[in-house]
Amino acid sequence: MPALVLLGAQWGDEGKGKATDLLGGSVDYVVRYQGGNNAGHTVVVGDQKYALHLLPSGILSPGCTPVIGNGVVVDPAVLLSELSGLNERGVDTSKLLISGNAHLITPYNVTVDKVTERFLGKRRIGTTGRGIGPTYADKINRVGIRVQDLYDESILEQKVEAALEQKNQLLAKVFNRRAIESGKIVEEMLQYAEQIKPYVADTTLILNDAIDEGKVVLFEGGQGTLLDVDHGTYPFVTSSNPTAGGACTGAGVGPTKISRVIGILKAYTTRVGAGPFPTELHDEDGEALRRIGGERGVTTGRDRRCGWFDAPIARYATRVNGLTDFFLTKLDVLTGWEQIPVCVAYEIDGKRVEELPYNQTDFHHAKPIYEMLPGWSEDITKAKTFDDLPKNARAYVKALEEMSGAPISAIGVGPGRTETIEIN
Ligand code: 2SA
Ligand code: GDP
Ligand code: MG
Repeated sequence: MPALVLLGAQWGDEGKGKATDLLGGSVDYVVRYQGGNNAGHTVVVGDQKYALHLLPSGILSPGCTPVIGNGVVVDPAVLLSELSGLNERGVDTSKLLISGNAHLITPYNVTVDKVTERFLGKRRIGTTGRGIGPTYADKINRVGIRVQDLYDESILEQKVEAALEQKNQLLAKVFNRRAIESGKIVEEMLQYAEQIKPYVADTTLILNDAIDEGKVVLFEGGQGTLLDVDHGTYPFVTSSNPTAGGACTGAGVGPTKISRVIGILKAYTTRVGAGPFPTELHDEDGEALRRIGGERGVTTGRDRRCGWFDAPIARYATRVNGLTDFFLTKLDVLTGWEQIPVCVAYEIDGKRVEELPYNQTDFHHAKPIYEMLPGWSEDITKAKTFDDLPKNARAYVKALEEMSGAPISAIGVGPGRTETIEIN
């Protein structure tokens, strides 16, 4: 199993951090391939809780080399503060590798993100405000600043000036804001250069060599399939590719090298930010899922929207990612419901539709068609094997597996490292 991808099958926050950490002990490299410090991955080790935003979750596993791939956008101030936060807690971060081709989130990208959201008003995306979208926009517009630019002052100056030319016009004319001075930006970015330098490497070469040598490389997705800029609920998406193909472009590894793609699937559904969500609950069940599941944004502290499990979404994730298996998470949160509704298809403008519609308007109109599955009341957090689960919990897992199109190979029954059932 030399290379595998682990990604979110829904709208993020499925429990990818815990799953990566769980595999961390048997993995040589953990690689972030997209996104930036918009991600919030929670890992609970014993009585210690870690919230990682930019760093790969594998940083908590001593034998593992954490890698920030070329597809990631890096806020240097956040990077350094996350590293020092971990160092203060005794975590060794010295093995970290950062691609010189990764793009940097600059202060003006953060400004543009916040100003644009304010400007959009009711049509806002509900971004995390971390500058993610504007940084990827600069990358695609070919006015981005890369990690390697920190080590050539004159290039850095030219690039920042070029990037600011358009932005200052936009800020002044459209948003009535003062121009950003390029000199100040360059000065700030250069402050970080020396501290980041020891980590900068040709990560594509290192990762391909590692795979060829039979080392185990895990690509860890941020956000989730339905937040993918190509395959998600556009425009209510993030500006990168969390789907499996993103691992190839975001790390420089060919698809033939990847042999397993694990989808992390929550036993119900959540979403942060705006956009369609057919099974969303606005009643006490939604409130209960939020309370019991602790559904609050790890980065922004926003309440997550909550709803029942949506099988067409899971099938879609299987399809667009080529999933080999699922980790089903947070099954314990569903304990106590007499009956659990599961969305098996949608009704769209009076017609039954089995699969996620590609048309945005249709998805906005989709009403869930529910099947009721019997619940369970026994505490399942101590379950160690599938057979330890109550009959109805087993039946719930089996029903989800059948509807989702790929086998479930692990089940989360609590946030801790050990609160997991592995199925062989
Ligand atoms: P952005 O900031 O440009 O990526 O926002 C665009 C959309 O992507 C959503 N998004 C997320 N959704 C779930 N979890 C994320 N990470 C944090 C967490 C979120 C938080 O783990 O809880 O703390 O709020 C994440 N990151 C981006 C975002 O809500 C927008 O809908
Ligand atoms: P990520 O973004 O996919 O890494 O997920 P987050 O860390 O944002 O959110 C998942 C939350 O669920 C975190 O608070 C985890 O500690 C928690 N969690 C993960 N797996 C389980 C599980 O099986 N049961 C319970 N109760 N909590 C879990
Ligand atoms: Mg998260």
